[in-house]
Amino acid sequence: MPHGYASDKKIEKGDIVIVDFGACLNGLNSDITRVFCVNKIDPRYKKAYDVILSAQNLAIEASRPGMLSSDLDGVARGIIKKYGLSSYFTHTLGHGVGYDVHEEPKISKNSSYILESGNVFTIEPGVYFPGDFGVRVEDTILLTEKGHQNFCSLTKEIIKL
Ligand SMILES: [Mn+2]
Repeated sequence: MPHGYASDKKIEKGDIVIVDFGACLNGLNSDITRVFCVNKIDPRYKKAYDVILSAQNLAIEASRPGMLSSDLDGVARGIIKKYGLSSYFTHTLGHGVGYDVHEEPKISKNSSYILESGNVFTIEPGVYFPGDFGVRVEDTILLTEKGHQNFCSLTKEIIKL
């Protein structure tokens, strides 16, 4: 599920768990997602993860002031499409983060917003295979005059518990 919620389900061996979390300090939020593989790494997961991670890395590297928000979305969407997974990437690439966890600017294929230095937003490509598993990697970044700064330092190696 792209937008999951907590349930009574017990986490079991073999599960792939998407955890979307953040911190709030002085009213300002952060947003991060990592996926945890319980006990084993399914090769199909690894395949999808590699695509999503390269889409995320390329989009983060491409982020700069003056860029159209829709073009940034397109950087990640293009990679995911190249691997035939575009129908499973069902949400926007990211969203602004600040006093609200979700605010402007939207990083979306439909946005005509021009990114500027000082913007703080997420880059969170993901694919979801109904009834099977999902993959998302999310970082919160700040656009600077020269490019960007990534606020999230948690590993992006595949995490096995
Ligand atoms: Mn988010």
